[in-house]
Amino acid sequence: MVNGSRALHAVLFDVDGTLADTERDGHRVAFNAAFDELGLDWNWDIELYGELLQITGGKERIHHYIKNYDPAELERPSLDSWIASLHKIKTKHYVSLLEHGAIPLRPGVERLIRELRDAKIKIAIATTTTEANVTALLESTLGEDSLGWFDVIGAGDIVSGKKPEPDIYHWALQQLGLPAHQCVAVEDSENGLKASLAAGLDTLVTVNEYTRLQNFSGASLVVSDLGEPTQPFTVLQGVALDSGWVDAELLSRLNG
Ligand code: XBP
Ligand code: MG
Repeated sequence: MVNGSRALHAVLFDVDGTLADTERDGHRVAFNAAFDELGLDWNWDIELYGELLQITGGKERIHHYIKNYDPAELERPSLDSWIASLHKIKTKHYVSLLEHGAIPLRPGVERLIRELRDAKIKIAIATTTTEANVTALLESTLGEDSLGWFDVIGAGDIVSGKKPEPDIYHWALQQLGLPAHQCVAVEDSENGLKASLAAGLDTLVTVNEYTRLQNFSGASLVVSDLGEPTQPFTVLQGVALDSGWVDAELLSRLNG
């Protein structure tokens, strides 16, 4: 039961690493497929990709890689538009992976989203990834009509400053028409947490293999995953009282 006196009006979800473990077996694989398609001899293995994740945004990540691992490529004419076209090919591969059902949602995600909708708490997306990727993930996991469940979807280049800049959260809050103190963010990474905190949002962190050793100071609560009644989460930082899974009531408690 959500206490009516509590002020939780919306939950803003990050996507990659939060809703699903998309990075290692989704984005990374799609980047490599795009490199192959263009005849590049680049290969982003699991460990290297973990380092590259410090740079948010696929195009920005490719640019960072070129600068640090293959600087001769910096001389390519029209580098930025070449990167943009390489990234489009990557998005095509990523969407196709998801359409083939490659990546499931993480534990507790679908349950929480459905519960928030039932409780009339708004839900929004605030992500660095490309909008087509969000559509593909939601439709492949929650069904064709699930995009409409979200009051706001903020993605990719809609803002210029990517996480850890707070821009996407500012944008989503403005679209929601709500102040930060009435909302909670759900993130998986230090860069994401920095972005949500800088926008004034209380934030729950749900870690994954790539992020679990990162610094989450300032988070309201850090858990192993969102948990299910049959598969409770582990608390890694903060206090969850006697909760074993993230629900509207727990998020309301974190809010404020
Ligand atoms: C994660 C990102 C993205 C993805 C790749 O975003 O930083 O860049 O790794 O997607 P978030 P694109 O955690 O905010 O969801 O290639 O489309 O950028
Ligand atoms: Mg993330």
